[in-house]
Amino acid sequence: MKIGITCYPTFGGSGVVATELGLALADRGHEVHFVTYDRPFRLDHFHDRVYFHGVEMAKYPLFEFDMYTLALTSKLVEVTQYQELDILHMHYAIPHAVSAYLARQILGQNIRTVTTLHGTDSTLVGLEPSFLPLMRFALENSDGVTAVSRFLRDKTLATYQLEKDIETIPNFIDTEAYAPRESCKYKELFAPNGEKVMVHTSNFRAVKRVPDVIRTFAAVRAQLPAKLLLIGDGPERSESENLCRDLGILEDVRFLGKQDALVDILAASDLFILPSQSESFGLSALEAMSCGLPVISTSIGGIPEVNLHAETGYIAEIGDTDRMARYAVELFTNDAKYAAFSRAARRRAVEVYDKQKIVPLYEDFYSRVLASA
Ligand code: GMT
Repeated sequence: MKIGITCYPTFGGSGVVATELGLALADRGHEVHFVTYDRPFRLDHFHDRVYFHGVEMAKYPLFEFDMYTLALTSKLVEVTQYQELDILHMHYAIPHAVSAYLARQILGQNIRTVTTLHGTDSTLVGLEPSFLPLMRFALENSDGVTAVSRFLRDKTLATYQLEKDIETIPNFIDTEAYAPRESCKYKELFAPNGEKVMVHTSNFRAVKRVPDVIRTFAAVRAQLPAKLLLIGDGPERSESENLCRDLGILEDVRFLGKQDALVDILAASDLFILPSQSESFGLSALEAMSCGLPVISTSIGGIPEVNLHAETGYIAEIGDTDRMARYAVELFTNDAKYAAFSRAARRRAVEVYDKQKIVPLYEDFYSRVLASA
């Protein structure tokens, strides 16, 4: 197949999933054309069947606001025509699904469109009164819609009262790249005296509740020697650093910023913490699980579909940092339990979410969408 993929190319789970999907599809013999305003950050090596087409933004004095939706539409039309694409796969509905709809109208139905919902496109942005009718229309008029968790599927169907169905295709992981390691070069650096290492990675937005990570860690550190690694960057970073100062724990917390060496850092860590108040899936938790890290998370959204309570980690209510700390201490002080949880986390990643299992589900979905033309 010849597949066009549009996503947000910067740091963020939806862009990661879209790019990894494109690369995996190319590995399986398809031709993949990324159409976005910038090169997706995971698109960092040459692949014979992968192409990138940058969306050019027209500048004109009257255009006070950017017209990305229209510029993307034009590029989708151009790439579809000249590359003879079969299908356009939009990741994150707003505004991509609208551009795909317009492109298909311009091209006279000569292309099929698929939209994958990732989270806030459905649960937050799409609900804005100014976007809601557009969102509903764009989903109803996509030839196929997928969601990354059952939670997101069910919530979207109920919220937007859709007549069409949504297919659940969960996110996936390359379990060969994200794997436990016997020895790790950073372990001694992060935990020179054998301290337990907690890790969190996010975009430091309010929904991620990074202060809960810090408070949980402070409670753990009060009971045993521990270190905290914080990966990523975003609007709550300064406040988070201030909180560490206020709590007097900054010497045991490392703010690592955005990192490419994620697997190395996860491999040097013992426990992943994800206390989000909104999360349709929790790709960061899956990445950690694939490296053999148990996860302590909230019960929100699609997270419990990924992290199984008392099996691959523990689940607590939003904001219950005392409980999260108790769970962490329990795992850190019971080697047998920790090893069992670590094995279960890795096993779940391999058995349920490996890319070799999930990518064919997209191929099958594309085939069904094309057959329904
Ligand atoms: O929806 C967002 O906030 C952005 C999006 C992203 O681009 O990172 O995150 C969502 O998509 C990820 C990949 O499918 C999921 O793992 C995240 O859980 C989801 N975030 C939220 O639902 C808040």
